[in-house]
Amino acid sequence: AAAGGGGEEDAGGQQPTIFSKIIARSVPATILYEDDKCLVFRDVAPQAPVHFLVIPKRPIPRISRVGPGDTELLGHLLVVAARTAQVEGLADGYRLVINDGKHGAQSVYHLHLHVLGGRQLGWPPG
Ligand code: DGP
Repeated sequence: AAAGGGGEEDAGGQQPTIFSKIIARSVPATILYEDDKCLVFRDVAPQAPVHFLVIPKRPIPRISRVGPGDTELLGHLLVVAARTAQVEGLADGYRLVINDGKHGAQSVYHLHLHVLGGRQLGWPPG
């Protein structure tokens, strides 16, 4: 199993991950925004002064598993990410990251967008 995730990339993502528990409020998190389709909360191990995650409430395991029926939801996640970045004061810019699978260093198999900002980020990433 992936560290911290409890999910397995080949199992179809049916096992609940820690993020399902955050959605259910059985694990605490600092929540920045919520609506019927998504939840936004601060990353527990921030890699920048501002680092939050945008997740769908529906537990899609990873970006490589999305289909045409997910188009509207994925667009919504991006709009919410941008709006929350603005609220968080990231006027000088920020980075959106989606890690997928082993080579992408994904650890939690519940789709999430990372939003990182508040300092000058380097490129390319590691
Ligand atoms: P990824 O490698 O893209 O799967 O990143 C997963 C992120 O999730 C990682 O940056 C740390 C974060 N994370 C893991 N467990 C928890 C948790 O219990 N609470 C919060 N707030 N973040 C978590």
